[in-house]
Amino acid sequence: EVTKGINGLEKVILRQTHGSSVEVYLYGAHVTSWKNEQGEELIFLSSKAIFSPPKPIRGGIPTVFPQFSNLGSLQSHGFARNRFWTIDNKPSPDTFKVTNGVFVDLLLKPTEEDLKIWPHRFEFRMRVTLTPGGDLVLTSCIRNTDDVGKPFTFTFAHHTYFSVSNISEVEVKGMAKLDYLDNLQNRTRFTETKDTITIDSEFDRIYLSTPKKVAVLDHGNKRTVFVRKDGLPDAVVWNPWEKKAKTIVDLREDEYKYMIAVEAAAIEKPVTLQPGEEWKGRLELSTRH
Ligand code: TA6
Repeated sequence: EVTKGINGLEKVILRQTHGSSVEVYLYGAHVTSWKNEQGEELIFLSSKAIFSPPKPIRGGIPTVFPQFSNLGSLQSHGFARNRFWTIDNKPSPDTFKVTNGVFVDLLLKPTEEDLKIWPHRFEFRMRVTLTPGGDLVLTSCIRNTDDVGKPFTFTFAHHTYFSVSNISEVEVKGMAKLDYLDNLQNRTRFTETKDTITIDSEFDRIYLSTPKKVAVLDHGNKRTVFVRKDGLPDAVVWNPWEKKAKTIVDLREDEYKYMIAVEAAAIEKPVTLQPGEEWKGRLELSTRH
């Protein structure tokens, strides 16, 4: 179902009969809502989010491509999150496996303007699926369609903002003993000493080569979201905390308490695609397993 969202921007709503739903804006291929069977919202969206291109939407699941953060010459987190994607009604049958659930296929191709800032032709297809059990699955396929024989290299993240009862009630599991780059210390490399992550100050780390499954536990509302990822070895964990939150104009001052970003990413080892090659990535979010 395609409908008009905030500021008339188009969004697609996926629903399952038992009550779960997903909303995704064509602007940025940006998921802004994921509700479970009980109708609980699992995704954080800022109350001050600005739905006004070219501003990226604060919260939800921005797709970071072709550059994570400021690791290159492009704007922070690249441009996929502030471009208008189209609905791909005829995806090639071998792009994605047969999907169990309701889904929409979105497509991004660079415009001539985009080619001036990043001179690489690509097709980025993303399938957003809501499974019969209410899980949210994002499958991505990026193809180098350059015909002059040039490879390109990118970094990538699904910058998922989860909604939490209170950040003080949250634990992230799956990072024990892993190396991470601390964004608050010039990306210096450290090794995690704790079994579970809890957050009580600004936190911004890239955990490297994590297990395929990590878990975000929210003891406040007795809920766990399982994050399962393929082709996305790294995981970013971010909370701006009080001081940094004040500098983010599209985040209400106290809202850092109600969010945590746990991002499935490919950052440490950027992906290189030769002409004609494609890369696939998958993120599955579930409150059940
Ligand atoms: O993924 C973490 C991070 O890169 C942080 O450093 C933080 O600034 C955040 O993303 C948000 O970035 P944005 O460009 O959306 O303000």
